[in-house]
Amino acid sequence: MKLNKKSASEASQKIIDWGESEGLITCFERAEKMKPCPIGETGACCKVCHMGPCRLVGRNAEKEVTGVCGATVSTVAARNLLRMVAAGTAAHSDHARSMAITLLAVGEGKTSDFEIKDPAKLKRMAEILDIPHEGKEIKELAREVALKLLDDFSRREGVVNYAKRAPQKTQERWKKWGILPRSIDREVVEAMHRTNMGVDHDPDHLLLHALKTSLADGWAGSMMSTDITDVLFGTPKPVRAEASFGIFKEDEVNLVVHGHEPTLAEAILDVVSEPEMVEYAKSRGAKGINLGGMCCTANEVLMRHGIPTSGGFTNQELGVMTGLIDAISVDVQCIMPAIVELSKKFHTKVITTSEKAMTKGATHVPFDEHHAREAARKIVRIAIDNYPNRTKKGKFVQSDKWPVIAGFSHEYIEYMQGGRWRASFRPLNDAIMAGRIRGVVGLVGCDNPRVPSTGLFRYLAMEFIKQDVLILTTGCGANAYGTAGYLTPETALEQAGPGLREVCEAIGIPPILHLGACVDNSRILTIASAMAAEGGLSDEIGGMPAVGIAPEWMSEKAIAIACYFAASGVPVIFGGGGSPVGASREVTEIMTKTWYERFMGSLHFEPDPENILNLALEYIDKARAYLKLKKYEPGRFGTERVLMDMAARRELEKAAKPHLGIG
Ligand code: MSK
Repeated sequence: MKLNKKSASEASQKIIDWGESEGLITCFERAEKMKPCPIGETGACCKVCHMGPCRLVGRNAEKEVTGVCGATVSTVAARNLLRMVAAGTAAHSDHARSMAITLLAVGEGKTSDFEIKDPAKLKRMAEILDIPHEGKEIKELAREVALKLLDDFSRREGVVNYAKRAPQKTQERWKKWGILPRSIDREVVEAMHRTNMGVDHDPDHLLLHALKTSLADGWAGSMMSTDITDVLFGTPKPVRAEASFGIFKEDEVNLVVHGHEPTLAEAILDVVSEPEMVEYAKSRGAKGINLGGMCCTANEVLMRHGIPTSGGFTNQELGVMTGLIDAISVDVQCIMPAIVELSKKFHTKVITTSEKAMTKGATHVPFDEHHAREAARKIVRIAIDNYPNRTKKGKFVQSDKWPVIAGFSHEYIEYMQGGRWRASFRPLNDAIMAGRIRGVVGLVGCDNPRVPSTGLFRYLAMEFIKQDVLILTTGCGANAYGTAGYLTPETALEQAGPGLREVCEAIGIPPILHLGACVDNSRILTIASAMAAEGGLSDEIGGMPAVGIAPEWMSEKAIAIACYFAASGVPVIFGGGGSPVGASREVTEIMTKTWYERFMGSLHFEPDPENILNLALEYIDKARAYLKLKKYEPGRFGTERVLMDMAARRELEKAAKPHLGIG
């Protein structure tokens, strides 16, 4: 694999080059100048007390060097990893808390800005939560569901509500190793307590708590967030949209929603089409208001409403540098503080909206679920008022945009395999059993300026689909594929191996399925549980021919996700830079070998993309052998790959539309 540029995206690279010629600094240049600290990078730096920070380095450090208190390299590395998991879990779950509070406000009639869009899903949630719903008024049901889920934050003893959604055997493993989470706040607080100076020093014991905390993220915080978001804003089904910088319009007000929580973005979406707002935009010289997304807020509104995305994490500064964004409204997480300073060199206004997330120099418009539209109107007006201030300074890449099919909720994936009355995962299980599909890989997580941004996503996806591996994607990985033009059924016809192509054509799906934002990794857990229940493969999540990969990860949230997949029985491989536990062979071994023996999941850090590919395929083939499935034989199914001309593509598109529920 050869990648010499800073970004694998041509449009991004063009803006980076232009920015450099203008002396504009972005994360790409900062990443070049600021090399990672080699001690911290490998987990060998301890700064939990002020006798240090202690740097546990030197020859044979693992055996011979300790901190002032006597903490070994393994203790320090395990403690650092647990803290990352706690932070990641806190972030996803605090987002979930906001969603649950919004659902409660709707249920109690305390906001008129949101409503229940998917009552059937609310009833399914009530059934899982053992809340009777027959004859109950929908708002009352929303109130009861919200209150029951809010218990998952504060319960002192017991188990989080959704743990029972996992296959029985998976739950038994959690019970056996004492990692069934009680509640989100309790596990996060305990993680911080255990890693405080002088408390828990046993690496294995610390890492078990990392798994327990992460399960509170995956099977409580993230899963409830996905469910509530579907209930409030609609369960996604495939929509057609566009991706990359070409989504911005020169003659319209461009307003970007960036961050993670979808509530404000949904309110903005309602407001931008209000006639008085459109008139106001026209009065300022614009033809209309163009809403676009960035990062995971983008994924939320893309998959429910077809709002176009300008890309993932590393595109945020580049978006400002197009000179076309009149305002960026940010909520929480993955917002680079640098965009505020950079925006001053253009006309863009950066608007912070959460009481938890402020940046000096930004305009702050406070948002809460009780006054959502009021805040949304203020934000849209700021963007409109700023439209006449455009200076034409920037790098326009108007031609660069790609069609995208997004919005594969687990419900829709089930539905598309059999329709409303026979919805099931049987066809997918059968295709895996027969070897048409070799296995499933979740290619998820952040894009990163330390590698050629989005390049590892592109490389791995193409290699996997050629070898009949179905890809599920979320978060900035999904944005990476959208801005590369990979999220269309045509990709299957041109690139996928014959077996996968046959399945994609039969069902009418792309070989890379966009499942949503980072919190929607929980949808993958739900799919894996449904596949286990369907039969014919493994009767637990562990042992499935499935692997999780975050090739360009950077966030602590990604580590929490990795751990909940590993604990659930999925081998996980992280790419990019070095291992955050690389200083300790003992910790590395626990995460790769001991976890696999106990849970059938693991967490590897592997910087080489080809090694990631080979390791993932090795895991998939090992699982196939374990399940006594037919050995995968390349080219056994389907016919040779045919490159399509435009007419054939159009025919295909027409044929695919009814299956995709679009058109
Ligand atoms: S936004 S956590 S950079 S996926 Fe969900 Fe993207 Fe990673 Fe943030």
